[in-house]
This record gives sequence, structure tokens and C-alpha cells, in this order.
Amino acid sequence: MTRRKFLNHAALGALTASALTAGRSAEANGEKGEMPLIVSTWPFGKAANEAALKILLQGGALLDAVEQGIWVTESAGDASVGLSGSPNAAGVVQLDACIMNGSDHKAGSVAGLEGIRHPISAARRVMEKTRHVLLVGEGARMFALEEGLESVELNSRERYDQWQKQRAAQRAKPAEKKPANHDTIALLVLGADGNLAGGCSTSGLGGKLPGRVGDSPIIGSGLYVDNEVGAAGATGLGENVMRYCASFLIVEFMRQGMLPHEACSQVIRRIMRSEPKGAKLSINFVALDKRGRYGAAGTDEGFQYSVTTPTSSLVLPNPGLGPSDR
Ligand code: SD4
Repeated sequence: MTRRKFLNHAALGALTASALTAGRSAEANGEKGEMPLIVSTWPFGKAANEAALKILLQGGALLDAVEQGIWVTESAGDASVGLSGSPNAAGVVQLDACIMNGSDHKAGSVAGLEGIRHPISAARRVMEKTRHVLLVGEGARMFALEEGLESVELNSRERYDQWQKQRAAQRAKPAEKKPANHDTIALLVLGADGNLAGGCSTSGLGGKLPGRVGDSPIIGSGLYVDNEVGAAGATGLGENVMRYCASFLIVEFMRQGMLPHEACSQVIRRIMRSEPKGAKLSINFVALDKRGRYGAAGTDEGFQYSVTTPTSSLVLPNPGLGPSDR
């Protein structure tokens, strides 16, 4: 199947999939969805969503829900998020993360952060305790240590040996199609009070050049939250996201009246129009709006996303771009 066929086929399949219940039918009808609502990238987002929901149901703050939800993925050790994520070309794990709060439009980010267990917490501290938005590298690390965040010794012999083994395994299957060497959690939360917040965390592209920063910690690229409209987050090849400020654009398309799935699809179409790579961009997005409607779209066949409300917690398939081009 060609990729374009997949995208349209997936869109049709998605309309009939039984998993597409509450929120998406509400989306299709333009109705109000259930709240609180948490939407995140990939199946591993489900456990993060559920942790976030628990905090909200206990009366916790939106930002606590975002931060502690993402902790789950950062600690899980089975994704390219957190310290067990994919090392760069020098064998070092460099982490990127950001957080954004809708009600006051504040944001914080860290990039190229080494040896800190929870980069999302470092990003939150940047937002709440400094007058800056983005700290990088050693400065970010020193700040996180000053803030008392948990650190881990990275350059141990054990970790180096582990990396060498992983590297050998990666070399053995160079033809792998799916970007299995990089996944990111972008997690969006709509509280019962109608406020929005979101976070994003990743170890980025495996084998990246030391110092490379992707879309994930860049506000407007890997994540964007606007309390008036909605929120969007990204996963995939950061270089193809950040050149288009894709999450910002999704929110702006929703502001113009598009539903979340439509907005994600339109941004992908927009990017595809000017990209020689066509559909081989590896860009995937999740979005929700202020009314509790949500959606996603991606160019990776294997992309899935997680949606959690007080009555259900689902992993949904990539619905593709949909048949229409508006
Ligand atoms: C990056 N966007 O660093 C991240 C990686 C990712 O699914 O999301 N992979 O480019």
C-alpha cells in the first residue's frame, strides 16, 4: 500500500473502528466532550494519562497532572523518553522537555539535559522559578541540580557497555522502516474547569549529533497550549516539525474553527506540500480543544495515541489525514 493510500484508508477505517467512542464522536458532531480529558502520544501515553487523571480527580493542579503523568513515561525505561532513552552519536543520553500552562501562557523548557531523572520537572522549574523559558546543556543541568532534582551518574562503565550493545543491535537492522529509535511523550490536559496545560519529554532522535535539539522542547513546535483555543503536541522527526512551528499552527487552525483531527491533518498537508519527502516525513500530532474534542493525525503507519477521561482510557489508531483537503 502506498503511504497516501494508507493515510486515506486509515481515515476510513477509523470512522468505523469500535474504539472511537465518546470524545471522537463528540468531535465529529462538534459537541462538547467529556472533561477532564487527557490526550497523549503513543500507547505508553495511556499509563501517563491515567496517572494524570488520578491527580486531577483528587483535586490536584493541572500542572501537577502534566508533570507527574510524564514522570511515568520518563521512569518506565521502555521508550526513548527519560534516561533509559536513546543515546546520541557519542553514546550520551541528552534529554529535551517542555511544559506550558494555558491560563497564564507561561512556559519552560530544557534541552540537551544530561543525567537528570525527570527533565519535565526541570522544565517546570524553569517556568516557575526563573524569568527565562529555555535552558540548555550544562546550564540546564546546573539549574536542575540547584533545584534539588534527582540526578544519575551517566558515564558509568555499565552504561557505556549497554550502549555499545544497543549500537551493535541497531547496526544489525539498518533497514527498519518505523522510527523505532525515537518516541516522545506529548501530553495535553483539559481540566474540568476548562483550563489547559501540556508537557513534552524525549531523549530525541537516537544517534543525533551531540548538542542537537529537536522540536520537543521548542514552544510552538513540539507543544503549544492556548487557553482560548486548545493544545497540540508532536512526535516524530523533529527537524520536520520545527521548521513549520507545527503545534502552534494546529492550535491556530483550531482557532479558525477546525476540529482537532482536521487541524492536525491540515498541518501535515501544508508541510507535505512544500516537502520533497512527501509523506515520508515522520510527523505525528495530537490535539484537543477547549470543548473537550480531540484528534490526531500522523504520517507514520504505526502511530497511535492515548485518550483518557473519567469513563474510559483508550489507545487509538492513527486515523490518517481524512479524505478531504480543505
Ligand atoms: C525529536 N521529536 O527529538 C523528537 C523525537 C520523537 O518520536 O518525537 N520521536 O526529534
